[in-house]
Amino acid sequence: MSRSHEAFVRAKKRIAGGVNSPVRAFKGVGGEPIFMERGQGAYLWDLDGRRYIDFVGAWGPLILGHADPDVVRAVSEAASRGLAFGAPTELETALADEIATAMPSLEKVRFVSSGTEATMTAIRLARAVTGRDKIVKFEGGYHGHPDSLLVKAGSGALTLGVPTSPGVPAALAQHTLVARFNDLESVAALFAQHGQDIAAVIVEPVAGNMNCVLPIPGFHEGLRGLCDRYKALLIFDEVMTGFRVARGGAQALFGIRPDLTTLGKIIGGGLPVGAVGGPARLMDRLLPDGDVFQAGTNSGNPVAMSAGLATLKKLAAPGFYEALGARVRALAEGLSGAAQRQGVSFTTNHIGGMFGLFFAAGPVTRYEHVMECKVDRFRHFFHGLLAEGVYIAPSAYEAGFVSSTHMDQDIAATVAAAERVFARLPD
Ligand code: HOZ
Repeated sequence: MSRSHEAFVRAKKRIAGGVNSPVRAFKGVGGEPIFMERGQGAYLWDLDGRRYIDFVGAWGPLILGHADPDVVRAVSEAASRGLAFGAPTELETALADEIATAMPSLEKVRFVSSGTEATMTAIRLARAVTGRDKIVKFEGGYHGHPDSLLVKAGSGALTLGVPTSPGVPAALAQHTLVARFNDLESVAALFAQHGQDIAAVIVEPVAGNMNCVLPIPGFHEGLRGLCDRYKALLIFDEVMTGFRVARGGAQALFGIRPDLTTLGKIIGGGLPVGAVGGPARLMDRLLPDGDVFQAGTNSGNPVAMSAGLATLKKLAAPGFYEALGARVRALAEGLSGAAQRQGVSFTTNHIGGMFGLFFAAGPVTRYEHVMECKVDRFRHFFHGLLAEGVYIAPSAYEAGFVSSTHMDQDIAATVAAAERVFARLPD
Protein backbone atom coordinates (compact mmCIF):
# COMPACT_ATOMS: atom_id res chain seq x y z
CA MET A 1 0.00 0.00 0.00
CA SER A 2 1.45 3.38 -0.97
CA ARG A 3 1.99 6.21 1.51
CA SER A 4 -0.06 8.45 -0.83
CA HIS A 5 -3.00 6.08 -0.47
CA GLU A 6 -2.68 6.06 3.33
CA ALA A 7 -2.43 9.86 3.36
CA PHE A 8 -5.55 10.14 1.20
CA VAL A 9 -7.52 7.81 3.49
CA ARG A 10 -6.58 10.01 6.47
CA ALA A 11 -7.26 13.23 4.56
CA LYS A 12 -10.75 12.11 3.56
CA LYS A 13 -11.71 11.82 7.23
CA ARG A 14 -10.98 15.46 7.94
CA ILE A 15 -11.00 17.34 4.61
CA ALA A 16 -14.02 17.52 2.29
CA GLY A 17 -13.24 15.07 -0.49
CA GLY A 18 -9.70 14.71 0.92
CA VAL A 19 -8.48 17.70 -1.11
CA ASN A 20 -8.67 21.46 -0.84
CA SER A 21 -9.44 22.10 -4.51
CA PRO A 22 -11.57 19.55 -6.33
CA VAL A 23 -9.66 18.99 -9.58
CA ARG A 24 -6.74 17.65 -7.49
CA ALA A 25 -8.77 14.60 -6.49
CA PHE A 26 -8.04 12.83 -9.83
CA LYS A 27 -11.77 12.35 -10.49
CA GLY A 28 -11.20 13.53 -14.05
CA VAL A 29 -8.73 10.69 -14.68
CA GLY A 30 -9.69 8.03 -12.14
CA GLY A 31 -7.53 6.70 -9.30
CA GLU A 32 -6.31 8.61 -6.29
CA PRO A 33 -4.27 11.80 -5.93
CA ILE A 34 -0.53 11.59 -5.43
CA PHE A 35 0.55 13.35 -2.24
CA MET A 36 3.66 15.44 -2.79
CA GLU A 37 6.52 15.85 -0.37
CA ARG A 38 8.89 18.28 -2.03
CA GLY A 39 9.75 20.07 -5.23
CA GLN A 40 12.99 21.37 -6.69
CA GLY A 41 13.36 23.01 -10.09
CA ALA A 42 11.39 21.04 -12.67
CA TYR A 43 10.84 18.05 -10.35
CA LEU A 44 8.39 16.90 -7.73
CA TRP A 45 8.83 13.98 -5.32
CA ASP A 46 5.84 12.17 -3.85
CA LEU A 47 5.47 10.65 -0.40
CA ASP A 48 6.71 7.32 -1.73
CA GLY A 49 9.93 8.92 -3.00
CA ARG A 50 9.01 8.79 -6.71
CA ARG A 51 10.27 11.67 -8.84
CA TYR A 52 8.17 13.38 -11.53
CA ILE A 53 8.96 15.95 -14.21
CA ASP A 54 6.30 18.50 -13.31
CA PHE A 55 4.20 20.27 -15.95
CA VAL A 56 1.56 21.51 -13.49
CA GLY A 57 3.83 24.02 -11.75
CA ALA A 58 1.32 24.51 -8.92
CA TRP A 59 -1.24 25.30 -11.64
CA GLY A 60 0.76 28.16 -13.09
CA PRO A 61 2.65 30.21 -10.51
CA LEU A 62 5.99 28.39 -10.66
CA ILE A 63 7.45 29.90 -13.81
CA LEU A 64 10.89 29.68 -12.13
CA GLY A 65 10.36 26.07 -11.06
CA HIS A 66 10.07 24.76 -7.52
CA ALA A 67 11.94 26.41 -4.65
CA ASP A 68 13.84 28.94 -6.74
CA PRO A 69 16.76 29.97 -4.46
CA ASP A 70 16.24 33.72 -4.90
CA VAL A 71 12.53 33.48 -4.16
CA VAL A 72 13.13 31.23 -1.15
CA ARG A 73 15.75 33.69 0.18
CA ALA A 74 13.38 36.65 -0.26
CA VAL A 75 10.61 34.77 1.53
CA SER A 76 12.87 33.72 4.42
CA GLU A 77 14.19 37.24 4.89
CA ALA A 78 10.68 38.70 4.82
CA ALA A 79 9.42 36.04 7.24
CA SER A 80 12.23 36.77 9.67
CA ARG A 81 11.05 40.40 9.80
CA GLY A 82 7.46 39.38 10.63
CA LEU A 83 4.82 37.20 8.96
CA ALA A 84 2.00 39.73 8.74
CA PHE A 85 1.24 43.24 9.91
CA GLY A 86 -2.24 44.05 8.64
CA ALA A 87 -0.77 47.49 7.89
CA PRO A 88 0.81 48.83 4.70
CA THR A 89 4.43 48.06 3.80
CA GLU A 90 6.62 49.44 1.02
CA LEU A 91 6.72 45.95 -0.51
CA GLU A 92 3.17 46.40 -1.81
CA THR A 93 4.08 49.59 -3.67
CA ALA A 94 7.23 47.94 -5.03
CA LEU A 95 5.22 45.00 -6.42
CA ALA A 96 2.57 47.36 -7.84
CA ASP A 97 5.37 49.35 -9.52
CA GLU A 98 6.84 46.19 -11.01
CA ILE A 99 3.41 45.19 -12.39
CA ALA A 100 2.63 48.65 -13.81
CA THR A 101 6.01 48.76 -15.55
CA ALA A 102 5.35 45.46 -17.28
CA MET A 103 1.62 46.04 -17.83
CA PRO A 104 0.95 49.79 -18.25
CA SER A 105 -2.85 49.39 -18.32
CA LEU A 106 -2.64 48.62 -14.58
CA GLU A 107 -2.01 52.18 -13.46
CA LYS A 108 -3.28 51.25 -10.02
CA VAL A 109 -3.87 47.86 -8.43
CA ARG A 110 -5.53 46.43 -5.35
CA PHE A 111 -3.86 43.28 -4.00
CA VAL A 112 -5.96 40.39 -2.77
CA SER A 113 -5.09 36.79 -1.91
CA SER A 114 -6.49 34.78 -4.83
CA GLY A 115 -7.66 35.01 -8.42
CA THR A 116 -11.21 34.44 -7.20
CA GLU A 117 -11.10 37.57 -5.06
CA ALA A 118 -9.61 39.51 -7.96
CA THR A 119 -12.36 38.60 -10.44
CA MET A 120 -15.07 39.07 -7.82
CA THR A 121 -13.77 42.58 -7.16
CA ALA A 122 -13.42 43.37 -10.88
CA ILE A 123 -17.05 42.39 -11.50
CA ARG A 124 -18.29 44.44 -8.54
CA LEU A 125 -16.29 47.45 -9.69
CA ALA A 126 -17.54 47.11 -13.28
CA ARG A 127 -21.13 46.95 -12.07
CA ALA A 128 -20.61 49.99 -9.86
CA VAL A 129 -18.97 52.22 -12.47
CA THR A 130 -21.42 51.35 -15.24
CA GLY A 131 -24.53 51.13 -13.06
CA ARG A 132 -25.42 47.92 -14.92
CA ASP A 133 -25.91 44.36 -13.66
CA LYS A 134 -25.22 41.96 -16.52
CA ILE A 135 -21.88 40.47 -17.40
CA VAL A 136 -20.77 38.40 -20.38
CA LYS A 137 -18.50 35.40 -19.89
CA PHE A 138 -17.56 32.52 -22.17
CA GLU A 139 -18.58 28.90 -22.07
CA GLY A 140 -15.66 26.95 -20.57
CA GLY A 141 -14.20 30.20 -19.23
CA TYR A 142 -13.18 29.95 -15.59
CA HIS A 143 -12.49 32.87 -13.29
CA GLY A 144 -12.35 31.23 -9.89
CA HIS A 145 -15.55 30.74 -7.98
CA PRO A 146 -17.45 33.99 -7.44
CA ASP A 147 -21.18 33.21 -7.72
CA SER A 148 -21.64 35.37 -10.82
CA LEU A 149 -18.93 33.46 -12.68
CA LEU A 150 -19.82 29.85 -11.87
CA VAL A 151 -22.09 29.63 -14.87
CA LYS A 152 -20.98 27.27 -17.65
CA ALA A 153 -17.51 27.42 -16.14
CA GLY A 154 -14.38 25.45 -17.02
CA SER A 155 -11.57 23.96 -14.89
CA GLY A 156 -12.72 21.83 -11.92
CA ALA A 157 -16.34 22.81 -12.53
CA LEU A 158 -16.17 21.25 -16.00
CA THR A 159 -13.95 18.33 -14.95
CA LEU A 160 -16.34 17.35 -12.18
CA GLY A 161 -19.52 17.86 -14.20
CA VAL A 162 -20.99 20.93 -12.52
CA PRO A 163 -20.25 23.79 -14.94
CA THR A 164 -23.13 25.68 -13.35
CA SER A 165 -22.92 25.13 -9.61
CA PRO A 166 -25.85 24.49 -7.31
CA GLY A 167 -25.95 27.20 -4.68
CA VAL A 168 -25.74 30.07 -7.14
CA PRO A 169 -29.08 31.92 -6.82
CA ALA A 170 -31.02 31.95 -10.10
CA ALA A 171 -31.68 35.65 -9.49
CA LEU A 172 -27.92 36.24 -9.74
CA ALA A 173 -27.16 33.73 -12.51
CA GLN A 174 -29.70 35.44 -14.77
CA HIS A 175 -27.31 38.39 -14.96
CA THR A 176 -24.52 36.20 -16.35
CA LEU A 177 -24.77 35.94 -20.12
CA VAL A 178 -22.72 33.24 -21.81
CA ALA A 179 -21.08 33.60 -25.22
CA ARG A 180 -18.77 31.29 -27.20
CA PHE A 181 -15.00 31.85 -27.15
CA ASN A 182 -13.64 32.80 -30.58
CA ASP A 183 -17.18 33.47 -31.84
CA LEU A 184 -17.59 37.22 -32.00
CA GLU A 185 -21.09 36.92 -33.40
CA SER A 186 -22.25 35.21 -30.23
CA VAL A 187 -21.02 38.24 -28.26
CA ALA A 188 -22.52 40.73 -30.73
CA ALA A 189 -25.88 38.97 -30.43
CA LEU A 190 -25.84 39.37 -26.63
CA PHE A 191 -24.97 43.06 -26.95
CA ALA A 192 -27.70 43.56 -29.55
CA GLN A 193 -30.24 42.17 -27.07
CA HIS A 194 -28.90 43.44 -23.72
CA GLY A 195 -26.39 46.16 -24.67
CA GLN A 196 -27.66 48.80 -22.25
CA ASP A 197 -27.54 46.35 -19.32
CA ILE A 198 -24.09 44.83 -19.83
CA ALA A 199 -21.50 46.08 -17.34
CA ALA A 200 -18.56 44.05 -18.62
CA VAL A 201 -17.21 41.23 -20.73
CA ILE A 202 -14.78 39.04 -18.78
CA VAL A 203 -12.47 36.81 -20.78
CA GLU A 204 -9.33 34.76 -20.31
CA PRO A 205 -7.38 36.16 -23.29
CA VAL A 206 -5.98 32.68 -23.80
CA ALA A 207 -8.55 30.20 -22.51
CA GLY A 208 -6.63 28.08 -20.01
CA ASN A 209 -9.36 26.31 -18.10
CA MET A 210 -10.90 24.37 -20.96
CA ASN A 211 -7.46 22.99 -21.78
CA CYS A 212 -5.52 25.69 -23.70
CA VAL A 213 -7.28 27.49 -26.55
CA LEU A 214 -5.72 30.47 -28.31
CA PRO A 215 -7.78 33.42 -29.57
CA ILE A 216 -8.25 33.60 -33.33
CA PRO A 217 -7.00 36.79 -35.04
CA GLY A 218 -9.44 39.65 -34.56
CA PHE A 219 -11.32 38.11 -31.62
CA HIS A 220 -10.00 40.43 -28.93
CA GLU A 221 -10.10 43.46 -31.24
CA GLY A 222 -13.75 42.62 -31.82
CA LEU A 223 -14.45 42.37 -28.07
CA ARG A 224 -12.73 45.73 -27.51
CA GLY A 225 -14.84 47.29 -30.27
CA LEU A 226 -18.13 45.93 -28.91
CA CYS A 227 -17.34 47.03 -25.35
CA ASP A 228 -16.45 50.54 -26.57
CA ARG A 229 -19.59 50.78 -28.67
CA TYR A 230 -21.89 49.77 -25.82
CA LYS A 231 -19.85 51.49 -23.06
CA ALA A 232 -19.21 48.24 -21.24
CA LEU A 233 -15.87 47.37 -19.61
CA LEU A 234 -13.53 44.78 -21.04
CA ILE A 235 -11.97 42.68 -18.26
CA PHE A 236 -8.97 40.56 -19.15
CA ASP A 237 -8.62 37.75 -16.64
CA GLU A 238 -4.86 37.32 -16.80
CA VAL A 239 -4.58 35.26 -13.62
CA MET A 240 -3.05 32.53 -15.76
CA THR A 241 -1.59 34.47 -18.71
CA GLY A 242 -0.13 37.41 -16.76
CA PHE A 243 3.69 37.12 -16.84
CA ARG A 244 3.15 33.66 -18.38
CA VAL A 245 2.70 34.26 -22.11
CA ALA A 246 4.85 37.42 -22.05
CA ARG A 247 6.12 39.79 -19.36
CA GLY A 248 3.32 42.19 -20.27
CA GLY A 249 0.76 39.35 -20.37
CA ALA A 250 -1.60 38.55 -23.20
CA GLN A 251 -2.56 42.23 -23.47
CA ALA A 252 0.99 43.07 -24.57
CA LEU A 253 1.18 40.09 -26.90
CA PHE A 254 -2.11 40.89 -28.64
CA GLY A 255 -1.87 44.68 -28.38
CA ILE A 256 -5.20 45.14 -26.57
CA ARG A 257 -5.78 47.53 -23.66
CA PRO A 258 -8.46 46.13 -21.36
CA ASP A 259 -10.27 48.37 -18.90
CA LEU A 260 -9.61 46.10 -15.94
CA THR A 261 -7.17 43.22 -15.52
CA THR A 262 -7.12 40.47 -12.94
CA LEU A 263 -3.86 38.79 -11.95
CA GLY A 264 -2.81 35.96 -9.65
CA LYS A 265 -0.53 32.93 -9.79
CA ILE A 266 2.91 34.22 -10.98
CA ILE A 267 2.63 37.60 -9.22
CA GLY A 268 2.68 35.67 -5.93
CA GLY A 269 5.68 33.53 -6.90
CA GLY A 270 3.96 30.48 -5.38
CA LEU A 271 2.38 32.27 -2.40
CA PRO A 272 -1.28 33.38 -2.40
CA VAL A 273 -1.55 36.74 -4.20
CA GLY A 274 -4.15 38.11 -6.58
CA ALA A 275 -4.70 41.63 -7.92
CA VAL A 276 -7.19 43.68 -9.83
CA GLY A 277 -5.89 46.70 -11.70
CA GLY A 278 -6.71 49.37 -14.23
CA PRO A 279 -6.73 53.13 -14.74
CA ALA A 280 -6.92 55.39 -11.69
CA ARG A 281 -10.33 56.72 -12.75
CA LEU A 282 -11.78 53.20 -12.28
CA MET A 283 -9.61 51.92 -9.44
CA ASP A 284 -10.26 55.02 -7.33
CA ARG A 285 -13.91 53.94 -7.05
CA LEU A 286 -12.72 51.33 -4.53
CA LEU A 287 -12.92 52.22 -0.84
CA PRO A 288 -11.37 54.18 0.87
CA ASP A 289 -11.19 56.87 -1.87
CA GLY A 290 -14.36 55.63 -3.54
CA ASP A 291 -17.48 53.84 -2.42
CA VAL A 292 -17.11 50.24 -3.72
CA PHE A 293 -16.40 47.90 -0.84
CA GLN A 294 -13.43 45.56 -0.92
CA ALA A 295 -11.16 44.42 1.93
CA GLY A 296 -8.97 41.56 3.18
CA THR A 297 -6.95 40.73 6.29
CA ASN A 298 -4.33 38.86 4.27
CA SER A 299 -4.16 41.32 1.36
CA GLY A 300 -0.66 42.61 0.64
CA ASN A 301 0.94 40.13 3.05
CA PRO A 302 4.66 41.01 3.25
CA VAL A 303 5.94 37.46 2.78
CA ALA A 304 3.72 36.91 -0.25
CA MET A 305 4.66 40.32 -1.70
CA SER A 306 8.35 39.42 -1.32
CA ALA A 307 7.87 36.14 -3.20
CA GLY A 308 6.11 37.99 -6.01
CA LEU A 309 8.73 40.72 -6.19
CA ALA A 310 11.65 38.28 -6.30
CA THR A 311 9.88 36.34 -9.06
CA LEU A 312 8.96 39.30 -11.25
CA LYS A 313 12.48 40.74 -11.03
CA LYS A 314 13.90 37.52 -12.50
CA LEU A 315 11.39 37.56 -15.36
CA ALA A 316 12.87 40.86 -16.59
CA ALA A 317 16.10 39.08 -17.59
CA PRO A 318 16.73 39.56 -21.32
CA GLY A 319 15.65 36.55 -23.41
CA PHE A 320 13.67 34.91 -20.56
CA TYR A 321 10.45 34.52 -22.54
CA GLU A 322 12.19 33.56 -25.78
CA ALA A 323 13.93 30.68 -24.00
CA LEU A 324 10.72 29.62 -22.24
CA GLY A 325 8.73 29.75 -25.47
CA ALA A 326 11.37 27.68 -27.27
CA ARG A 327 11.11 24.94 -24.61
CA VAL A 328 7.33 24.85 -24.84
CA ARG A 329 7.55 24.67 -28.63
CA ALA A 330 10.05 21.81 -28.42
CA LEU A 331 7.71 19.96 -26.06
CA ALA A 332 4.62 20.51 -28.21
CA GLU A 333 6.37 19.58 -31.45
CA GLY A 334 8.07 16.59 -29.81
CA LEU A 335 4.77 15.24 -28.49
CA SER A 336 3.00 15.78 -31.82
CA GLY A 337 5.81 13.96 -33.65
CA ALA A 338 5.69 11.05 -31.19
CA ALA A 339 1.91 10.75 -31.56
CA GLN A 340 2.19 10.83 -35.34
CA ARG A 341 4.82 8.07 -35.36
CA GLN A 342 2.49 5.94 -33.25
CA GLY A 343 -0.57 6.70 -35.39
CA VAL A 344 -2.42 8.53 -32.60
CA SER A 345 -4.79 11.36 -33.51
CA PHE A 346 -3.42 14.16 -31.35
CA THR A 347 -2.76 17.88 -31.49
CA THR A 348 -1.31 20.61 -29.29
CA ASN A 349 -1.79 24.33 -28.71
CA HIS A 350 0.90 26.47 -27.13
CA ILE A 351 1.78 30.09 -26.44
CA GLY A 352 4.59 31.50 -24.28
CA GLY A 353 5.02 29.26 -21.25
CA MET A 354 1.73 27.35 -21.52
CA PHE A 355 0.39 24.50 -23.63
CA GLY A 356 -2.59 22.21 -24.24
CA LEU A 357 -2.76 18.55 -25.32
CA PHE A 358 -5.76 17.20 -27.23
CA PHE A 359 -6.74 13.73 -28.37
CA ALA A 360 -8.25 15.00 -31.63
CA ALA A 361 -6.94 15.82 -35.07
CA GLY A 362 -7.42 19.57 -34.48
CA PRO A 363 -7.23 22.43 -34.92
CA VAL A 364 -8.79 23.16 -31.54
CA THR A 365 -10.08 26.74 -31.42
CA ARG A 366 -13.44 26.37 -29.70
CA TYR A 367 -15.07 24.88 -26.64
CA GLU A 368 -16.97 22.40 -28.84
CA HIS A 369 -13.65 21.15 -30.26
CA VAL A 370 -12.36 20.55 -26.73
CA MET A 371 -15.51 18.65 -25.83
CA GLU A 372 -15.11 16.42 -28.88
CA CYS A 373 -11.66 15.20 -27.73
CA LYS A 374 -11.33 11.62 -26.55
CA VAL A 375 -11.29 11.91 -22.76
CA ASP A 376 -10.76 8.14 -22.30
CA ARG A 377 -7.53 8.36 -24.25
CA PHE A 378 -6.44 11.31 -22.13
CA ARG A 379 -7.04 9.25 -18.97
CA HIS A 380 -4.84 6.43 -20.23
CA PHE A 381 -2.24 8.93 -21.36
CA PHE A 382 -2.24 10.65 -17.95
CA HIS A 383 -1.74 7.41 -16.01
CA GLY A 384 0.82 6.16 -18.52
CA LEU A 385 2.86 9.34 -18.09
CA LEU A 386 2.51 9.23 -14.32
CA ALA A 387 3.94 5.70 -14.28
CA GLU A 388 6.80 7.02 -16.43
CA GLY A 389 7.53 9.83 -13.93
CA VAL A 390 5.84 12.71 -15.77
CA TYR A 391 3.16 14.74 -13.97
CA ILE A 392 0.58 16.63 -16.05
CA ALA A 393 -2.73 18.07 -14.81
CA PRO A 394 -5.20 15.34 -13.84
CA SER A 395 -7.88 16.69 -16.17
CA ALA A 396 -8.40 17.02 -19.92
CA TYR A 397 -9.57 20.59 -19.33
CA GLU A 398 -6.48 22.24 -17.87
CA ALA A 399 -3.51 23.97 -19.49
CA GLY A 400 0.04 22.74 -18.85
CA PHE A 401 3.00 24.88 -17.78
CA VAL A 402 6.73 24.83 -18.40
CA SER A 403 9.27 26.61 -16.17
CA SER A 404 12.69 28.07 -16.79
CA THR A 405 14.13 25.03 -14.96
CA HIS A 406 12.85 22.52 -17.52
CA MET A 407 15.99 21.65 -19.46
CA ASP A 408 16.34 20.07 -22.90
CA GLN A 409 16.86 16.66 -21.30
CA ASP A 410 13.55 16.99 -19.38
CA ILE A 411 11.71 17.77 -22.61
CA ALA A 412 13.43 14.88 -24.41
CA ALA A 413 12.68 12.46 -21.54
CA THR A 414 9.02 13.56 -21.56
CA VAL A 415 8.68 13.09 -25.31
CA ALA A 416 10.31 9.63 -25.10
CA ALA A 417 7.99 8.66 -22.22
CA ALA A 418 4.95 9.95 -24.13
CA GLU A 419 5.93 7.94 -27.20
CA ARG A 420 6.02 4.74 -25.14
CA VAL A 421 2.57 5.61 -23.74
CA PHE A 422 1.17 6.49 -27.21
CA ALA A 423 2.40 3.10 -28.46
CA ARG A 424 0.25 1.22 -25.96
CA LEU A 425 -2.88 3.43 -25.89
CA PRO A 426 -6.06 1.41 -26.37
CA ASP A 427 -8.25 2.49 -29.33
N1 HOZ B 1 -8.61 25.90 -10.89
C1 HOZ B 1 -7.24 25.55 -10.88
C2 HOZ B 1 -6.72 25.25 -12.22
N2 HOZ B 1 -7.19 26.01 -13.27
C3 HOZ B 1 -7.00 24.37 -10.02
C4 HOZ B 1 -6.48 24.78 -8.72
C5 HOZ B 1 -6.04 23.65 -7.83
O1 HOZ B 1 -6.65 22.61 -7.79
O2 HOZ B 1 -5.07 23.84 -7.14
